[in-house]
Amino acid sequence: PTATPGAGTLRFPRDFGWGAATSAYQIEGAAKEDGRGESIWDTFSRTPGRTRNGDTGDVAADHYHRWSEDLDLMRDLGLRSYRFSVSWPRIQADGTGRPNQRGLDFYRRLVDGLHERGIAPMVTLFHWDLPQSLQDAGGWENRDTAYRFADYADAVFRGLGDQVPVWLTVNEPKTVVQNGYLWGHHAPGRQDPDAAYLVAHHLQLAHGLAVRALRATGSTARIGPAFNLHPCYPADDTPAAAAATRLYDGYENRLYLDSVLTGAYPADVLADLGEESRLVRGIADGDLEIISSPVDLLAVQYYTPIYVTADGGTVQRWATSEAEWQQIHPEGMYDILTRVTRDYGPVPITVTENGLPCPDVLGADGTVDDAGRIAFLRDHFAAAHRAIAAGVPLESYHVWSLLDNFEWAEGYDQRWGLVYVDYATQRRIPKRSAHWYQRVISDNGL
Ligand code: GBH
Repeated sequence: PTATPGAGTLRFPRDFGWGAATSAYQIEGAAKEDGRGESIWDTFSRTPGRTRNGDTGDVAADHYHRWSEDLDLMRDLGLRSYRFSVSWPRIQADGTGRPNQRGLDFYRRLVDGLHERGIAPMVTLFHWDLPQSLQDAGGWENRDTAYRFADYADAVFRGLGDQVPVWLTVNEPKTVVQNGYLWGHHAPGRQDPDAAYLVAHHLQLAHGLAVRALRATGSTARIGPAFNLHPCYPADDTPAAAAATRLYDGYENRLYLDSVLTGAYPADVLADLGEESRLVRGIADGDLEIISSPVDLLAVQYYTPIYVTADGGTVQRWATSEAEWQQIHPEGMYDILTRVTRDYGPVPITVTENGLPCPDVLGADGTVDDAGRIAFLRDHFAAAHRAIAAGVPLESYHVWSLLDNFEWAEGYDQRWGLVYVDYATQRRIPKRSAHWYQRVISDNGL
């Protein structure tokens, strides 16, 4: 694609896939309906002290019942692409065995409804809601979970297959590794570094096995991984900071990118983990061939840069959002997109998440004025536009998120949506940013 400059405007390539994203546990609710089993996020969020205000996804934005109204909202926005995830425990309550037809039917209705409205579905197979039964059997520490995932993926491919043009395998393996197993802020709430990197390997293996499962069905759909990438910059210009940044980048980015796109884990990270680490001991012959099975596209999620000090710590450089981990730095979007293309070649890229939480309030006049989100998106869209002009094959961009939703450990306090959700009534109110985005889409630019 080529970006053509217009008079005072940033015009995007023709057919650019303007979109928005969500995930199953964060919006669906209906936790006990139609044969859905329990996931590790049900367990985690129902455990006292794990989420803000004890919030759970039991009801969330009630999308499971309001999907048709939500599809109309997407049509009114003018979305060309909608990224959502399938809940594994709706398809296999215990993580194995025959697929649950009622679960498949829900997603079939969703996919059909998108096509009826001229919106392309993009489907993530796993956005963190692992069936609890599989966790009881060891979860992602157990190599077998990767094979269970491939079976589940096969059931979803066969159930929805011909209507889905783009599949994404595992959402943000790094977040499972870091938040689930290093820091314990996410399910399953562990703090075990040695386990964490074995989990990374099994998530990568699961990705590769799912790619192979799709090919085995004969499908012509496209598939790829979804990585949250962090541009890492040295905090000062000392050689020690440069070296520390290099290793930090290995853990944040190359561990995932290199294994899928080059067929090897980064040597510096493996050396740092050591021969006795569970990751190094857990790599079986042939695993890297599976993990690096050719993909059709790479999904990039960008929220924040990281500034690394000489001793391997981090410092804040830019103003943060409502989320204290997020520094606002639009240039990071340009840097990460151009870097991926430079280092890994011209693999097509989709941005599958980028967004900002705002302290949104419903005004007395019934509107939500989220000017900060508009400025944030405008600056990040402009950075993406420059990346396209620099040769990055970026084909679509999904704002996180379509709706306010269950923000994991932050519960419902953080609002990330283009559309406000009044949880007491479940009424949807497009924010000012939604009206602004509608205009960007119809103009195909800024
Ligand atoms: C994405 O993760 C997720 O894919 C999406 O589900 C989520 O709603 C969205 O971003 C917004 O957060 O408090 O130090 O434990 C982005 C990566 C990983 C960033 C978890 C925040 C918590 C940091 N996120 N992390 S900490």
